[in-house]
Amino acid sequence: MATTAADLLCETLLEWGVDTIFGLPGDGINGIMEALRTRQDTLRFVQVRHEEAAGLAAVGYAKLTGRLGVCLATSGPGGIHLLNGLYDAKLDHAPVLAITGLQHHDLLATFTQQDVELDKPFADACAYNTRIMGAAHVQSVVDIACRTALAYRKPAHVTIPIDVQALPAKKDVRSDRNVAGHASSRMARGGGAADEAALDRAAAILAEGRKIFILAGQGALGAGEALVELAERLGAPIGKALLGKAVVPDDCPLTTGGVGLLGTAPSERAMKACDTLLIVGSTFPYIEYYPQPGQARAIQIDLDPQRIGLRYPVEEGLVGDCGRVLRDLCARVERKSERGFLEEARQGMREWRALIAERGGREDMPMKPAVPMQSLGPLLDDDAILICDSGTNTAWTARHVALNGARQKFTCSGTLATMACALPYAIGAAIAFPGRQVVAVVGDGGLSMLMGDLVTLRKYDLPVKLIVLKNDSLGMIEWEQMGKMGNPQFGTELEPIDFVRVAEGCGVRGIRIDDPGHCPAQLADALARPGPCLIEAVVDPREPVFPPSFDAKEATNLAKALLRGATGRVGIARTIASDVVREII
Ligand SMILES: Cc1ncc(C[n+]2csc(CCOP(=O)(O)OP(=O)(O)O)c2C)c(N)n1
Ligand SMILES: [Mg+2]
Repeated sequence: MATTAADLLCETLLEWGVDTIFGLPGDGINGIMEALRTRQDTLRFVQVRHEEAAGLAAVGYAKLTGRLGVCLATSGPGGIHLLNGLYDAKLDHAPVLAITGLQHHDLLATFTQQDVELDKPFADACAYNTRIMGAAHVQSVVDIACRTALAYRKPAHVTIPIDVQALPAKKDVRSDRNVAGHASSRMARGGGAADEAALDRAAAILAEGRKIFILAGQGALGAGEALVELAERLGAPIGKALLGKAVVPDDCPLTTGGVGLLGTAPSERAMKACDTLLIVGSTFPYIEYYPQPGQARAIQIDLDPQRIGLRYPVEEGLVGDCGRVLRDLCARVERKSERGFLEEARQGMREWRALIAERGGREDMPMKPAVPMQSLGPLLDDDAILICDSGTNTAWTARHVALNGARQKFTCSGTLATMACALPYAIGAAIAFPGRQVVAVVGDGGLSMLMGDLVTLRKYDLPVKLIVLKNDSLGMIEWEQMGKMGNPQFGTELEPIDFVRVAEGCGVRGIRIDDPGHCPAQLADALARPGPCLIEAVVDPREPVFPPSFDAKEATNLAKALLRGATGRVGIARTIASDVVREII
């Protein structure tokens, strides 16, 4: 039975089906901690070592389950640390609730200790954001916070003064208009069907298309079957935005794999050549990879009407659930006999896969980052969860780890692209899906940002396998400085860390892989063992990441950077697969 405002908060969360909260205690939330202590059997508190990890763990949990991810931090600095995770949730549409503490209600804004009115900094990140003013205020605002986060797939925030948390509910004087029991913890959803007339018009556009390309994003997750059926009928290749990597398996004969900088050449070519573009649950942000405006007729399916027409001038918008809308479209289109565009894409994919296999099978020392990534795909369980961080490691994961199982899941920080998300996401994933294989790929820069949470894997015995691509550099930035700007790299070298010893210091098994010849067997062994494991893969820092088709502009920029004194110039020139660079320098 609830007795304090904090008890009421926890009871309301339980009514919303929340069973896990990621956080770190502090004197600003001791009232809430006490309410959690007395509910450990129903509401699990997962302690992390940095509130940013709590925020990101809640985001990973929410992205992978579709359920509400909840994080908790103390007043002042604790709350501020959560913010990066909340922006990640905002930009990638994840339902997350943040709960923070405030100073005593009658000392706020008096320059008291840790006096940060957290609803102010959270205002921009959150779709719902408020202070709890008393015990009688708890249920109605927590209901709205949970409902907002789930309905709009955005972060919400409630902050509650320390003294209010411990306030006996009975002592709070309810205002006379606040009728007890007037709010309810109900969540209702719409049917997700698009407008019939719009469906007819979209089907007519598709009927006229001769070279249809489908761009699928995270909104299409779970709608893979309907997507494949429609693509098959239309003879349309499916390109996947990064967050949509698991929409259809990578070995699906209809897919051209990823799109954009981290994608494949066949996707890039199909996007540039299509006469009709069908966007399914994606607002993939790199506009330059879309067809030129005016080149293609476009149709977009999205749950959110605000997103229609955001990246490409669409002729028809279908607002609804992607699976439902795709099925309704299928019922309206005939199978096309014209298969040339698809066949061209499939031929392109045969060549691309051969190129990727060749890169992943290289035996050079230092080991190419593609090698451990290429070895990883076949070692993943049918229902494995794959996560990656932000950096060149994202590109190696996106391109080289084949997700061929229909039940596999993938996520990363797509639109915020924050470093350091992989380990906390993996914590969220392992908590949400006990017994499932969770593998996270991270760069050495990203891991060092939130490395303290390695010990969280040990504390909760989470069998996460964390692969660190150690190149002693902020690799992505190095290549941007050289390839995009034509400048020598600066400020990107990292002082090496012995991650195996760090892992061991945290009670986590650590192994090192540096020989491509031993890589597949070592990786298989590491993945097969129970419990958490950090795998330090020592990789070639000179391996460049370039767009799918390495054009003369990047090559010339890179050559300029080398001529202007980039360090490691001989190694770089030797590793890149471009004659242009070798010719210029
Ligand atoms: C929090 C944060 N800081 C900075 C960046 C900019 N950034 C993007 S990738 C990258 C380098 C990442 O280095 P590392 O984790 O070692 O991965 P690598 O690129 O070497 O694979 C940086 C600094 C970012 N995305 N997020
Ligand atoms: Mg690195």
